[in-house]
Amino acid sequence: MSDKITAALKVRPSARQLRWQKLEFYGFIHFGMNTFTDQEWGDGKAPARLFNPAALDAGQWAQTFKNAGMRGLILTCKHHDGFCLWPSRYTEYSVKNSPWQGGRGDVVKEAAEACAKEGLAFGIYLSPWDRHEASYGDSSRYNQFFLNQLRELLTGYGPIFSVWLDGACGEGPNGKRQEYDWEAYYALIRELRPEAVISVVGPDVRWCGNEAGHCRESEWSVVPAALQLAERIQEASQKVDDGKFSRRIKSTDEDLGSREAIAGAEELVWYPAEVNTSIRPGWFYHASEDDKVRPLEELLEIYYNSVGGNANFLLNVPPDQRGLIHENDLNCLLELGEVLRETFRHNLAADSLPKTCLEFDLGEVRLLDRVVLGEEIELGQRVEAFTLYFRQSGEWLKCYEGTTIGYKRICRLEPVQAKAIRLEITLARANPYISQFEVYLSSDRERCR
Ligand code: FUL
Repeated sequence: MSDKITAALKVRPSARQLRWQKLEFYGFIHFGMNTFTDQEWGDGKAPARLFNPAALDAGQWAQTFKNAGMRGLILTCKHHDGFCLWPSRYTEYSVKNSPWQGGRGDVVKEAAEACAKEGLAFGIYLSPWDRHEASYGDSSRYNQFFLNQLRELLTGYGPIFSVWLDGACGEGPNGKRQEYDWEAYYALIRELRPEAVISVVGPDVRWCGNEAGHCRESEWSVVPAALQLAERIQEASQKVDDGKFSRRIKSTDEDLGSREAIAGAEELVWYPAEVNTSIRPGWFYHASEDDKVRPLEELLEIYYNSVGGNANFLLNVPPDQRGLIHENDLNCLLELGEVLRETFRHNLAADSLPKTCLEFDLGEVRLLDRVVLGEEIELGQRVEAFTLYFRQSGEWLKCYEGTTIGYKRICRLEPVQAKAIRLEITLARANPYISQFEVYLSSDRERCR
């Protein structure tokens, strides 16, 4: 075995990464000043009085997410325009100067409480890029401002599962560029919320590399350590042609973790993927996109390829100017939840007899089209290729070929009538530990037609 493979086998998830991985599917709420100005990137000049949702109900967001099968919610507490959804002590540009609830409202509080009530994990998005704040561009002053805001969010709203940071770094109101002090941000997050993963521009959760919902065929959680800096470096160096840009490992590359991909890496880390995309074309709500909500089959496709392909799925659902998830999105999410619940309700292999550790006798012939596999990732990620076979009575027939498994692989097969299923690991970095083997018949085929 090569040294690199031996090294890869030693890379394991942290406790916070393990907890995060088990959330599988959770939602993003993009809501703020942009919702009222019909913009995607506000310039920080829209007056606070424009923020005035008539019927904001974070309970509706949380219930909808829960019904859709999600296990958490991340809220854009502050987007690039700098408008804060909580009454921050450090700026006047927030809900406290809006007419909503007479300036006494706090969207972050309402969202955090609604999540707690529904049993959802709560996470925060706080944009480092701030187009309103005057100190932006005066690096140390703004970094302190950002830390102050982080502290407010990390101490005032209960447990936080994810601090989602993006690397956008544009010009501030004074035309100057800001040098973010990422290490100081991370240190504060670790100090105040050691349970939280730091996502995207952060060491714990890797951006999948696109915002379209595209997933990799083989998603590895063990990848070159350089990727932990990818979102920072890309942003910083796209502007400078230092000759290194083209040689850099990018989060967009199709293969990040195969033997070939890690061969040249100096260091390897556990850095699992999160797939983020929006249910509509934009991240924020625009009435003009009411008829552009992604259809159920598209969401299912992304779900299967992300959650079913060793990545977590972060689906954005932007509330409208009322402060509610629009009926079109809501109906689609309810249907998604129903399909997922129905599909994964009855594990046909629950009472099966494991013949060997990788062969399951279902006891009787069953119609099935989903096989869910999982590795014991506390021991790392090991499987590189596998094949599934089924048997009715006579010979074994091949029904699926796959590559990585990781935390979870949902294999979608053409429906087969099978009495037994066999999993053959054809390539692995060491003895595989398969911790999950479930069999289902999906409920979505009729609906998506
Ligand atoms: C990006 C932002 O620029 C978009 O507006 C959106 O918030 C997306 C999730 O992250 O960096």
